[in-house]
Amino acid sequence: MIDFRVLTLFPEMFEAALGSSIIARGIKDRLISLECTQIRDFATDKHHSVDDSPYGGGPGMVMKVEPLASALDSITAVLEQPPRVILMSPQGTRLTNDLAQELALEQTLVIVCGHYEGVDERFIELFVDDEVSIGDFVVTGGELPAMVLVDAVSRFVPGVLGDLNSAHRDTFGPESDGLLQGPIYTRPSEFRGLSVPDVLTSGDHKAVEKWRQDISLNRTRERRPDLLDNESL
Ligand code: 4GM
Repeated sequence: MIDFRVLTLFPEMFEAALGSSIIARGIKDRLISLECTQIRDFATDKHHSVDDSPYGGGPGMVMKVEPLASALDSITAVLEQPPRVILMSPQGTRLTNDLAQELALEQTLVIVCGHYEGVDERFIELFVDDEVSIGDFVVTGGELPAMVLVDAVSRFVPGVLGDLNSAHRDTFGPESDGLLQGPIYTRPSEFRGLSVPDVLTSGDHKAVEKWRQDISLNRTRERRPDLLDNESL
């Protein structure tokens, strides 16, 4: 069981995306819970402002620290243990399967979705344990990156994927060896002149395994040589 608490200005985005899919199943099965908190509900001025212009000038707006801090307090106040607090940010450390697997061990993950140019640094200094980025690009809000994080972490919560599926992945799967997956096929064996590679229909399991390994290694060399630098391959 993992408990995601999302701080956001757009809670509707989560309802839409997580109402269906494997994650929805996990929520129904009580393996995952996800609750959104509307940051704007914690703005105290008459216009319910959540952003303001940056000190020192410059373009865009900055998310104010007080509504974020109050919204977070409202969550932590009722928890028994302090949660791990994550800010989705282009300045964060890159999300990997290893990090997702580590985060899946937490009881409660608070995920903060920024907007505009980002959030007041004092919020980060005071409350954020990890800034996490899903890739080297910027999107208009932290919500889509947060949903990616929720999905990637949930896959490592026992029972969320089929048991067989997850056990398999951890022991033999292409994710466990750090290589890219090779091509996969299903019926029909021929489509518009393209046939499934003979080895896959040969029934020779050893040969299939070797073929998959060779392709994975070649594909990784061509597309993601960076993955081979760290590995002992
Ligand atoms: C700046 C600071 C995350 C912008 C905090 C968030 C991309 C990612 C935002 C923020 C984001 C990412 C919102 N864009 N690469 N935009 O994970 O939350």
